[in-house]
Amino acid sequence: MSSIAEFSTIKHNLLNNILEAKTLESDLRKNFQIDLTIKERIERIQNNIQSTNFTVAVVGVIKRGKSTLLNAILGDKIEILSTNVTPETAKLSYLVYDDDPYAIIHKTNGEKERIKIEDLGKYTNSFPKTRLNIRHKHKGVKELVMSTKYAEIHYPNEYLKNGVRFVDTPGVDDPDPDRSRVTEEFISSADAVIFLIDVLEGGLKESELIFMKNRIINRKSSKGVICVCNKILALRKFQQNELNDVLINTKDVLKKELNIEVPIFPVDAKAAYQGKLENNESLLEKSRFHEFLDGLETFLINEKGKIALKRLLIDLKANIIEPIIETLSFSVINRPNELTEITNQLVAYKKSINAQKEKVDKLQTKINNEKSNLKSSIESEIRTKFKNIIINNNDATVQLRNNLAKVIEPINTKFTNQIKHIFSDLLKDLDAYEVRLPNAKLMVETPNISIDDFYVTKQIISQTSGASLASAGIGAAAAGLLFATGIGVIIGAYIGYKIGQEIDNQQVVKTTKELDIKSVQNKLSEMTGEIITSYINSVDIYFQQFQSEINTWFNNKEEELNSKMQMVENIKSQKESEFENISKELSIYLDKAKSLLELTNNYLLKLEEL
Ligand SMILES: Nc1nc2c(ncn2[C@@H]2O[C@H](COP(=O)(O)OP(=O)(O)OP(=O)(O)O)[C@@H](O)[C@H]2O)c(=O)[nH]1
Ligand SMILES: [Mg+2]
Repeated sequence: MSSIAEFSTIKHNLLNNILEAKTLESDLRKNFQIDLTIKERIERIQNNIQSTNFTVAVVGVIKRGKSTLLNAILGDKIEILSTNVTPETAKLSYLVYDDDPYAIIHKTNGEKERIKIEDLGKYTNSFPKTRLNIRHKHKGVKELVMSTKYAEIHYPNEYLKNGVRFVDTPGVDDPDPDRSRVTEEFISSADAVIFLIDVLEGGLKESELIFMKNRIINRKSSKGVICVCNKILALRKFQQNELNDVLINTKDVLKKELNIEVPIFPVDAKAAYQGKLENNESLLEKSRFHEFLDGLETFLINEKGKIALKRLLIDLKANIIEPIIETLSFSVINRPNELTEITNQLVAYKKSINAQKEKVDKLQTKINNEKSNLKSSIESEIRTKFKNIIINNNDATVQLRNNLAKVIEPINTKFTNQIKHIFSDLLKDLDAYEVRLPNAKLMVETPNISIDDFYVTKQIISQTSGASLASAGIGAAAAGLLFATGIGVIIGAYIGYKIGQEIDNQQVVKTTKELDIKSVQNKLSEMTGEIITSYINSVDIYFQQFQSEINTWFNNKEEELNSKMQMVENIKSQKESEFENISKELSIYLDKAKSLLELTNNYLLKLEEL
């Protein structure tokens, strides 16, 4: 395979690469909203690759064999370009690839006309200027040639297919300024100019040197000029050793006059054409055409194609594929911010639930401590207070109740305030103002007390002897129960004595009612226990209310947070699975992009090896 063909294959593959990158870019943009803003760039690279062609213009003075050289390159049975002695090439031909041969005539008035290849001569060859001119089947038709600017020949040929476009120009000594202008336009845009000289003419002529200097070198520098010394096989045997002189001389002149180094290939275009047609390898070899073609290809690839394609490959790699890989690698691994935010939100919810739980737990412990402190303080207070209650013999139930109330009420007030204080203090610990303070009033159940049961009936039988004294004793004792002061006892004793005297005189059975103080005291201490229990129960109930308020509050709070959390959790898992799916899909694209990168690197290597 020729190097141009290899080059063309790389170009073709690169184009496929670009198309894949294009699909990838568009998929990412449309399906995943990933816009790398590389769409235009891809298209530009694609266009640049598509237009990476080589334009090779063949120039030289009249009859140097320009058309013959191109026919040899095309290697077709039909001479696409007319090479007869007369007529000469009058109009420029631009050769491009197509599966089917045809030509487009670009006219001087701007119009275009599609014609058959066979008719090409009518438009591009010279026409007889006088009637004396011999009729020739390839002659141009005056009107057609006059109106032709140049011909664009579409032709199936490997070179053309691989992106090399050839330009056959009329002889440079063309006197027509319009034609010269067209030729010069093509020359200045060409990647390579093949300048034909004729060995039979003794190599580079003065006129050719001037043309080369003025029309080629001054316009596009020496880069891209290849000199071909044609018709080497037309040299007679005895002239054979002149070839080398011609070549050396031409090189010297160019160096001396134009200060340029130009490669010179000696060929015989006619023999090359014939050799190809007849499959005559030895003739082909003698024509040295392949050396020239290799030189041309190497030049085109090394000086033009490689540079252009390498630039595009690097552009594709650095500005298209690598950014895609970078973006995709990031997107495949990194969860979207949204998801991270949701996860953080969940952590915050959990934290706040735990913090509240901790607060509430602390509060409950504090409540329990306060509760048991309060209970023991209540108990000791009640016990002290009740111990100090003095029961009198003449106490009635109502009075005792009043006494008890007098003791209980301040205790009640004291502990209610204490509880209020404790709770408002607890609430300060808790920022939860939604917790309502239960109506702080102790509900102590006062036991139903009846002292009446403790009155005992006693029958005192007075006898004649000693009854008055005994009665005095009893009276005194009874008075002692009824009155606290000593005078009461004396009065009691007196009354008792009087009664005793009565009994002394007559036998009297007297019935008295006495308060059984010991039993009352027992009852009282039993009641103290009951009252303490009642207080404690009341404190329990009260605290229980408060605690349950706190629990309800906390449970509500927790439930509220939990349901919010659940919602977020749902969103999270939905987003998570979305992310997983997208990530999976994107990693397929990532693999594609990676293999594109690998291919592109391979093409770069292959390009270097060309
Ligand atoms: N012996 C020999 N004759 C050649 C060679 N190349 C071209 N000729 C002959 O030279 C004549 C002119 O060839 P063309 O190919 O028409 O030359 P051209 O440069 O295209 O001529 P214009 O387009 O008229 O300027 C033809 O008769 C060719 O057969 C060659 O390598 N060896
Ligand atoms: Mg010609």
